[in-house]
Amino acid sequence: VKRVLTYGDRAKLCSHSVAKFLFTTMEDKQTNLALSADVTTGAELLRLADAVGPHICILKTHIDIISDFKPDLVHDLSHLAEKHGFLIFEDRKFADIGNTVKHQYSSGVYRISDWSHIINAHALPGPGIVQGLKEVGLVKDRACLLIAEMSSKGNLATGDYAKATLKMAEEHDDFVIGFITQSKLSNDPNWVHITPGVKLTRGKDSLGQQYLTPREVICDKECDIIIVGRGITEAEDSVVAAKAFQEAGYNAYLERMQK
Ligand code: 6AU
Repeated sequence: VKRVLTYGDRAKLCSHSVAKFLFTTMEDKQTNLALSADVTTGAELLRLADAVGPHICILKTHIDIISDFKPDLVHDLSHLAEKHGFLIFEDRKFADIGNTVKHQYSSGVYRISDWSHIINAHALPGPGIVQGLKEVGLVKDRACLLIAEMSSKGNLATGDYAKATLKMAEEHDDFVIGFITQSKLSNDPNWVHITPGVKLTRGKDSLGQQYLTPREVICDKECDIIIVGRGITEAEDSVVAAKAFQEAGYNAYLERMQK
């Protein structure tokens, strides 16, 4: 019988320190939930991070939608990440040539590489984008996710795009730890498969976003982590909602273990 590896087993297998920390955290905190904290003020971001922190393995930011950004914010956020034991993932979706993304990652207003453990990038420009990001991130022990499949209706990442993205990741497995994807791309247990577009019931928004349930993502599509934004941020009580997603996601994982 083929035994499915636990998050803890995979923590021991993988070589990248960020992936190791991530799988260890998932096992210890019993959560495969990433919060997409898409709020627009620093105070709201810190409030959410502190309240929901105990229930998540990753906190995902869009730092450029914060209207009152000051460098103090990422300093305070880093403290909360340590306090609650989660990783910070700046969802910057780099998509340019290597030389440009190097600057976007290390400098500018946000200095993303100084505080974000994980970033993501589109594979579209070719391997130069990963090389550029890696020149900045590798020495800081940072990790990258490649966007293989998108959740939005009519997106152009179809056909062999995901396969080509996997190949690009394999050539840079010292920096790339996995994928933003809608389904599992590889059986190699080193890769982390992370899936956005998740709510407790299937559906869509008015701008093409499409939602699957935690069970569909973790159990049926065999991905590892659910990313939830508005399902939590727009709930009446974000902590109650986060707990519900944590439970739904983790139960789906336990069910997959029984398969
Ligand atoms: O749960 P939502 O729909 O409120 O938020 C989903 C979050 C947003 C998107 O920018 C992001 O997930 N996202 C991504 C990522 C994480 O790269 C890729 C994708 O295909 N779809 C998607 O929604 O912050």
